Amino acid sequence: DGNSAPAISAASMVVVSNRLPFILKRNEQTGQLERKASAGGLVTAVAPVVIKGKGIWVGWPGIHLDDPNEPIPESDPKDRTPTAGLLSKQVVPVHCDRHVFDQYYNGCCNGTFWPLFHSMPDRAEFSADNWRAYVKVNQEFARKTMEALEKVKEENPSATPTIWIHDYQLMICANWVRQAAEEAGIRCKMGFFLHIPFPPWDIFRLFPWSDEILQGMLGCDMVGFHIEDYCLNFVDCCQRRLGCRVDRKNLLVEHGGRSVRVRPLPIGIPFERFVQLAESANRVMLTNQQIVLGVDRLDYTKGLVHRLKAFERLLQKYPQHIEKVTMLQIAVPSRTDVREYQELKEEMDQLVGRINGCFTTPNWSPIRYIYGCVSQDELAAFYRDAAVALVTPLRDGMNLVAKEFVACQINTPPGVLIVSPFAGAGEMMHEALVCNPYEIDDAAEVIHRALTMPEDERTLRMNYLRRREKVHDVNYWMRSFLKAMGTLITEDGEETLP
Ligand code: ADQ
Repeated sequence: DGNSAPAISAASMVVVSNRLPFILKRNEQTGQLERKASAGGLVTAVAPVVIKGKGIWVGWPGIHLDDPNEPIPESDPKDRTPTAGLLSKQVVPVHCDRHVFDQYYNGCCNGTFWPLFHSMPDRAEFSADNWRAYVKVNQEFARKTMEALEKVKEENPSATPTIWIHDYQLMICANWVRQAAEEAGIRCKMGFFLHIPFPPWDIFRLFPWSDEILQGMLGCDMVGFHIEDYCLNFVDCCQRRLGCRVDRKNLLVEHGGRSVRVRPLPIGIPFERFVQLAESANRVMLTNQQIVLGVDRLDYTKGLVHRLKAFERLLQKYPQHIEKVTMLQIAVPSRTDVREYQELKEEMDQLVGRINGCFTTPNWSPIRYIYGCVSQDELAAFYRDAAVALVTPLRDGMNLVAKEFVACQINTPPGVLIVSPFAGAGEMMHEALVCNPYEIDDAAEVIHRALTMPEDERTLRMNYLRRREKVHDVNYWMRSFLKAMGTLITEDGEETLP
């Protein structure tokens, strides 16, 4: 975010993620490809390191091109986003057959791994065809990563490049890269980070090709997860499925004559950027209302149906909140090609209608439901002016909304955060109120407690929450990753040892 955080650099880093840090769109008038920026915290933190260290980003450009050799455009001179300085030669796009990509992405990634890794196996479909597509696309990513590795090596022959592979879309890519790099005689360090939970052994083994996933991930030198529980699940799976020797205390897995480090690396947010947004954003126009806020991708893991029911229960049990409290739920359209997501949208529409139908008075409706994207400014204003944030997923790797909310809580007195114990964020944000989203009655009680919490208690809790997130921001996370890899270069150019 370019603020007070000290500069971090790593020479010759190759970042590999399903998507590039921007997407390509074709301008209808000129027929030219153009870059469209992404606003996520990950891009904000990682892009500057790639740019500065003359690294490369490998990923899908968000468009299927007829000619895969069509050049990537340079950024627009007016571009002020974090990827503006990323030259086109620092981008290696991955292209795949449209149908295979669909089987890989909608089928295997979002139809199988997403529900399975969130411990919802009933929602997972197991298809050999989709798995084959996953293997194929991961191989293509590996091939392109190797291309990138050769390029960074050419640019800076003395550096030992770091390869950083992201998330569940690319779990089996690393092994092929390792083999190819060894054959080419290129020394490099490889790390993987999983942004979603890693499930317990008993769930993981439901996937028919689960051993191949473990072997793929163990192609890296270091494997990172948000929290220790996920690390332990992974170590457990390596031991029980592959028979690896493991060290639970030091989180090490022995595989193929190598020792793979497993590390909890909880992600953070660009804290200062959210503070600045909150400072400059306009007021939210819901006068005299206490706002109970929810912000999520419309996804069945986020517990949206349970949350609406908890709010309904609150109004039934504590009618004093009628006309005083409004629930504002922002649901970002997501994976709209997948049937499960279309069904969830239907269910939400009906539930919002039913609850509003029951409680609406001439001057007030209990739920404001926005199905769509909001700007970063609006989002910051909602976070700032909410009395309560409900972050109640049924399961979630971390959950950045909880962190963004506390960053934006600059009003006095502040609001209250409610988190689910089944989100990584629930594990770390100790001063939040905890609520089990499955227990609707209790959830209603917790919301009531938050709405009526004394000012000094709110202030105390929020101060601690904010302090932690300010220090452990996304740059801290980036540093922790590089430290765990042993490739952090400090401002004076020294490489630090792990
Ligand atoms: P997600 O499942 O996408 O991420 P989350 O961590 O909550 O979930 O991040 C959502 C992001 O989208 C937030 O940064 C939020 O600001 C943004 N957003 C939400 N609603 C928006 C809206 N209406 N308009 C604009 N922006 C909006 C996955 C894992 C998480 C993990 C992250 C990062 O599932 O558990 O925390 O990766 O590792």
